[in-house]
Parts: sequence; C-alpha cells; structure tokens
Amino acid sequence: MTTRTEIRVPDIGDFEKVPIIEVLVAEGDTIEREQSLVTLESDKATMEVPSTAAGKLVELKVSEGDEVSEGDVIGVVEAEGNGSGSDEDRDSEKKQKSEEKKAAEEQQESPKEDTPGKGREREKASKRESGAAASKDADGKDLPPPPVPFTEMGRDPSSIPHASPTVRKLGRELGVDLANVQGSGDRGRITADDLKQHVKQRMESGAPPGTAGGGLDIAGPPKVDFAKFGEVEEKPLSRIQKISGPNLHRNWVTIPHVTQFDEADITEMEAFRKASKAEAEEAGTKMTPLVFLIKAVVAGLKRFPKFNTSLTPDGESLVWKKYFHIGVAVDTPNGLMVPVIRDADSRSLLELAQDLTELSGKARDGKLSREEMQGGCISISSLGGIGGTAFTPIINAPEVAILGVSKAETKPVWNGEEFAPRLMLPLSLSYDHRVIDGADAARFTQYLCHVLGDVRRLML
Ligand code: CAO
Repeated sequence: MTTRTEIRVPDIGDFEKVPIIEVLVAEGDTIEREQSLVTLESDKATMEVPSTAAGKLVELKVSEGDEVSEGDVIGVVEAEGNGSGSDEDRDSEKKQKSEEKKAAEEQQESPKEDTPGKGREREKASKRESGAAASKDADGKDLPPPPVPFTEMGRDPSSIPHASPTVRKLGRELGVDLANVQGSGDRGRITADDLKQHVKQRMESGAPPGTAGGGLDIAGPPKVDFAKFGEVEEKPLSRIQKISGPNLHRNWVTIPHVTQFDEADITEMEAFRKASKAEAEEAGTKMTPLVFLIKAVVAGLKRFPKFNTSLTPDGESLVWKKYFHIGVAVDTPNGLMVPVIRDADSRSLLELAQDLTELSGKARDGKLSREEMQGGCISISSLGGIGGTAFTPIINAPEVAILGVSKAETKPVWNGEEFAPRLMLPLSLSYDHRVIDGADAARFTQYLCHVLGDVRRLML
C-alpha cells in the first residue's frame, strides 16, 4: 500500500509569511524522516523544516523566495507500506528521539546562549521531549513533529548572524562564534564555506578558531545605520590607523594591564629646564619635560631591570635586555607613531632633546624608517603639552610597560609644616601584570619621582 503524506510548515510561533531562503531537496529525492526540506529565515533567526515522513518526495510545492506560514504545504512524500514501520524504522526512530533529547539538553546547558528569551525556548524544548514520547496517535499513526523553535530569540536581532541551523550546529561543534565570521551570502548570510574559510584562516594564523586573538572569542561590533539618526559621512581610516589599530587591539585584549598612578615634584627640575632653555635653543632644539623623563626612565630600567624585559611568545621565559632604547609616542596628522631613541643611556640631555626633535619631526612628515620604529624597551606617551590629569596607556608589545605623562600643575603640597606651592607631574605607568607585580610598579614610579625630584641624581 502507498501512503501519501503532506509535509506542512510546523508551529513557528507568531511568525507569518516567513521567507524560504534555501530549498534543501528536489522533487524525486528519497528522503528520511526528520530530514530538513527547507530553511526559513525571519528577521530574527533561521530554522529548518524537517520532513514528518520517510519516502519519495513526489511533489515539491515551494521554491526559494516563497513566503510561508504555519500549515502551508511544503511537499508530498509517498511511501510504500502500512506506515507502522519495520524494526529498523523503530530503531532509527528511537535513535532520533534520543538525539533530539540530547540536543535539547545541550541547548539548556549552553551558557553562551542563555538569554532571557531562551526560557520560552526551553519550555518548548521540554514540551517537545514529553511530546516525543507520544509521537504516534492512538491509531499508531505518526503525529506531526513538535515545533522547531526559531533559535536565539530574545537576542538583539542585529547581533544575530544569519546562518542556517546546519551551519550554526557546525559552528558550535567547531567552537566558533558566528559573530566573528564574515558571511558572503545574501544579507551577510554565513554559509558552510564561509565557516570553513574562517577556520582555515584561523589555523593558518595560529589563532584558535572563533577567536579574535589569544584564545578570546569576541563578538564583532554592532552594525548600525547611523544615517537613520542624522547626516553622516564615511571616510576610510588612515594607513597608519589601519596598521596600528589591530596592534593596539591585540595588546589591549591579550595583556593584563594595570596602571599605577603617581605624582613627581618637578619644581626644581622645571627651574633647571627653564635655565637650560637658551642652551637648547643654541643647539637648535627644545628642552621639554619629556627629555628629563627619558633620562629618568633609563635610570628606572637600570634600577629595575624587569621593566626592560619581554616575554617569549610561548610565555615560558623572559628576555632581559642590556640596551636602553626608548619609544616615544608622537601624535601626527595621520595617527599615532612610536619612533625609538636608541641607546638613550649614552645620550646627554641636549642630545636626547635633539633626537626627540628629529624623530618627532620625521614622524609628523611621514619619513620614519621601519628601523627607527623598532627595538624599543619601554615607551613614553606624553600628553603633558595638551592637558589632562591621568590616563591608562596601552602597552606596546612586546614591551612590558609604558609610561603615560600628563600636564604638570602647581598644587599645594604639605611639607611637614605648611602647604607649599609645588609643580606636580602626573605619571601613569601601565604594566604587564604577568611580568611585573604591583609592588614593583609602585617602586618604579616612586623611583621616577625620586630622580625627577632632584635631577642631579640623573647624573649619578
Ligand atoms: N606638563 C606641562 N607642560 C608640558 C608637559 C607636561 N607634562 N610636557 C610638555 N609640556 C609643555 C612643553 O614644555 C612645551 O611648552 P613650552 O613650549 O612653553 O616649553 C609644550 O608643552 C609643548 O610641548 P611639546 O608637545 O611640543 O613637546 P614634548 O617634548 O612634550 O612632546 C611629542 C613631544 C612629540 C611627544 C609631542 O609633541 C606629542 O606628539 N605628544 C602626544 C603623544 C601622544 O599622542 N600620546 C598618546 C598616545 S596614546 O594614543
């Protein structure tokens, strides 16, 4: 006996006229029970519609782009036999049910997908489970399968990547957050090939699949149509921004940063600086507080050599450097650049001032060579000429610390007997906590304060 079963769109919640974005079978195909026939995609998510019967698909009533609602016929399946099923059928049905149950359990255990809307989905999933035990009616006929829920309901729709459940499942199996995968399909839809390509690229770059670097799985930024809110203009980032952006991001997310703040009394240093201004001008340069800071940092590296190290890429050892090359962040019209002053320990204050003038000039003119930006031991980022009281600079890997400098201000400081006006320089030292302990960082900044408080010590 031949039985004909119409396969209909199951309960899909409150959705109406949901577009079919993929037809997964063709007329004449022999299909299994529960085999996916089409993929639907609403504004919020995608789902596959499974067949409720096994047999030959004799009629396919839909095509890609059609819109369907609950109850619409997708196709007709014809099967030989009385429908009661052989032992083999029953075995495969049992297996199917146990897989369904396992999938529902996995979904409940997955903390990543634990969004408020999931509560409803879980309820449906558990109903589905209890329903699965009674998937035949009193006459032993197959009941339609329970509704397959749209996935990831309750999440911000704009943050949900478009992908079929098969691709989502594959993503879960590979440990890839689809938010990190670039979709090549219609409306950015992620195909299985996109996923494979993503994994391949990650393997080639040495990063684990699904990661944005160093084992982190970071969602992409939200896509916002700003033009909806007012007039906008899009301009590409500068070449330097494009190069430095990923490095800054990597350093920020992969290095455990801590920033130690301190204040150096530079009243006497400032008097000396002003007194040496004429000599600096004669030498064709400018003596700014930064020149003294470079000297003070070199003294700090000598006193605390751990600040002059780099972690090996495997994180197993430290490389201790015996040279003193200092990077200086320079603000240029095209973005931030960090030229390196070589062998700063063997340079006088005037020579350091000349190096700084030359390198920052080259940076602004876009004339720095690659070598002039390499080999730094530690960096200084001075915003003192602009303003501000403190900030948290990002470490320039593979260095393990960076000194931020803000604007010196005259403040009343208690000298044990009275408040006296003192010129105080704010320091912000960010350090890699894998290498440097908080106590070391506090000692380092205190030492900087100590030598800047009496610059004669810089000559010792
Ligand atoms: N407190 C008070 N005044 C300061 C100061 C401080 N900490 N640092 C500098 N000044 C003064 C200088 O003395 C100078 O004043 P005078 O002309 O009266 O002497 C004025 O501010 C301007 O200094 P400058 O900026 O020209 O020189 P500099 O040596 O301090 O800095 C350079 C040189 C290249 C580092 C700087 O021009 C620059 O680009 N800074 C920005 C760095 C940056 O962007 N960091 C952020 C990185 S993270 O995005």
